[in-house]
Amino acid sequence: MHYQPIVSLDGGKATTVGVEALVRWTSETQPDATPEEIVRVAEENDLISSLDKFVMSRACRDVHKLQEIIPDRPLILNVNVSGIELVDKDYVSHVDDVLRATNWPANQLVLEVTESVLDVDTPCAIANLRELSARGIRIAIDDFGTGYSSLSRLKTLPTDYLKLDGSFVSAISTEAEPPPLLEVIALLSTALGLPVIAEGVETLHQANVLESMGFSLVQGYYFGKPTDIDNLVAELANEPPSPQLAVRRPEPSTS
Ligand code: G
Ligand code: MN
Repeated sequence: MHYQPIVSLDGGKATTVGVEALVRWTSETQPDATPEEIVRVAEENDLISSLDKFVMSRACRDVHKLQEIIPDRPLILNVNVSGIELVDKDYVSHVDDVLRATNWPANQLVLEVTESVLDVDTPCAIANLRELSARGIRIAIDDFGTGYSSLSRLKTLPTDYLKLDGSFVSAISTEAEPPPLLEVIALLSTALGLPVIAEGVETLHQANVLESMGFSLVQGYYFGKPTDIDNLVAELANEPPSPQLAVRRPEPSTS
């Protein structure tokens, strides 16, 4: 498993506020499989449920190690969920099992679901999302902006974050004006009260433009490539403390 930091921007200061778990497959004899290939093969062989369960429990255990370094700053853990899983009537109880076994708090878990999964009218998926949401688990719409999402449904579905697809971010360059749709998405995010996590941020310029447009949560190679948990633990241990910690007043003197 690899983990990529999710970072909050605040006037030039970047603070890690969470991680996305990304499945990786490395082999000594064959080229590494991409996450898409892994998911496709698992879906074709009826193993997606086992894969998703493995990924979630492994991620919950691993990210505990990160959380221990910064006990005062609760991290969110984002896990990708397959559409096939979401329509399983036992899915919610699988998630319950994992949270119980790993002790990871429900309100620090974010499930990433792609837009296309929610496009189709699947009462079971919606019912599952509502049940998960009632437990304090949050839902992010992955690859936002690339599907045909019905904007009115965003208000009725239990949605907590939009993950802005990296194609919008890669269109931000020093040579051209930022894509006009970014302004629209920024307004939509404010109007619906749905924070955006911008994906695929690779340059400081992109980060500055996004922050100036009101996007404060970002993810991408500029802030951190997906890496194993031990590397991330080492990096986070070196990150300066968050502003709240830095300005914490000394205990009043009793003498
Ligand atoms: O579908 P989803 O957005 O969850 O996919 C995330 C994928 O994007 C991961 O495979 C990850 O390695 C890749 N990724 C993460 N950050 C960057 C980035 O800054 N640039 C590019 N090109 N890919 C990225
Ligand atoms: Mn994702």
